[in-house]
Amino acid sequence: MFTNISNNKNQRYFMRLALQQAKINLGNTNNNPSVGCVIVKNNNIISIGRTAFKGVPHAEKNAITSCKEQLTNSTLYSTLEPCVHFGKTPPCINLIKLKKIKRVFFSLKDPDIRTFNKSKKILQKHRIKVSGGILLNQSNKFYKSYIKTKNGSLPFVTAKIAISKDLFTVSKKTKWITNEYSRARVHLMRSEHDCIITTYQTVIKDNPMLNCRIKGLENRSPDRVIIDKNLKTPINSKIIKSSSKYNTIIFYTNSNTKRINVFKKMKVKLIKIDTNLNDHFDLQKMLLVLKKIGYSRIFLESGINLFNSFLIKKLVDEIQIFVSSKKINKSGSSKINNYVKLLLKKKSLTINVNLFGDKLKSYRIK
Ligand code: AOF
Ligand code: ZN
Repeated sequence: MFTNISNNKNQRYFMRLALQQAKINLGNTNNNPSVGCVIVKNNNIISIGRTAFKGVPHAEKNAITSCKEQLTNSTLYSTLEPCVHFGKTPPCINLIKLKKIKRVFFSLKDPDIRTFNKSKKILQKHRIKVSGGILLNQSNKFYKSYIKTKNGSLPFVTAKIAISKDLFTVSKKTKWITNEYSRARVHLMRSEHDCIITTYQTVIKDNPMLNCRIKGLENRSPDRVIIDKNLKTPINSKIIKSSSKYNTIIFYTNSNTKRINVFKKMKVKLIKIDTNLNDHFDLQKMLLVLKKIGYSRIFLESGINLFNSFLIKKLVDEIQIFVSSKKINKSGSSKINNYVKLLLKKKSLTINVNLFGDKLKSYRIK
């Protein structure tokens, strides 16, 4: 782990490595942001760390305590302003002071008001030099869901759809429209989110597990949320049968004691919410509840109807569109709406990935 770079690009270089550390646990640190940390001494990396799985300990603590070298006079790079507050853990700045770290570079000021803009002043009083804003553009993008959830009451929603080249979302002949590389990418996306939202209709139609089945990342599977006004989700569906292994929540509006008891026995969590003024299921209310429970990164994996409802209600922050290289012609149904058609023509996409024929196109909506 030794690197020797002696020009002024150092700061960006080491911060980029810290961001790579942060990316490893994205979506798996509960409501704590995933942070990366790199510690450098005499231009050699002497330690790295990241926010632990489930959120504690913090990245700086992991990097500092796992370091085998003397930390005196070292430089610490952190993707987020080191915390100054007592939360589940004591402040990271206490360790930085204690170990006589000489210099701190961070990228984003922590939007958590307990720390926001406070660490620089405190560390400077202890003669530790501090500079923020290194690779700020990248960290603003990386922390988009954290920034949104800290500043408001709604979580960050990523909506995914898969479409054929001729813009259908359903094929009457096959369950899969896109290729295996696209589907693997979806599993990776699942692993980076706290929970997946779907509907009982999708459960009936596809009988999905909605977990992450990439080898080694299975424990990063998100919780599953089913919208099911009248509690019609089949008890023998894969999703319900696996609910003791993966947390599963059903949002419903109309009570049915018998069904509720059966779901409870299967370890499904049930949350009742009232319909909105038009007697429709209240998506916004559900998101507010999910945020309160602690979910901040939500993945929407459903049919076109729920996808459209989320869009109409302006509840989507980002859209991931997997576009197949093949047309399905007469076997196709449920075309995408005009809004998504227009989006596909836009050049303002944030990602355009080639997946061996298929394409992944990402768009930031809000
Ligand atoms: C850091 N490094 O790796 C992370 C930080 O309850 P706690 O103690 O886990 O504190 C949670 C808050 O700590 C969170 O809202 C954010 O302000 C900060 N997260 N800070 O110095 C880290 N994950
Ligand atoms: Zn901390």
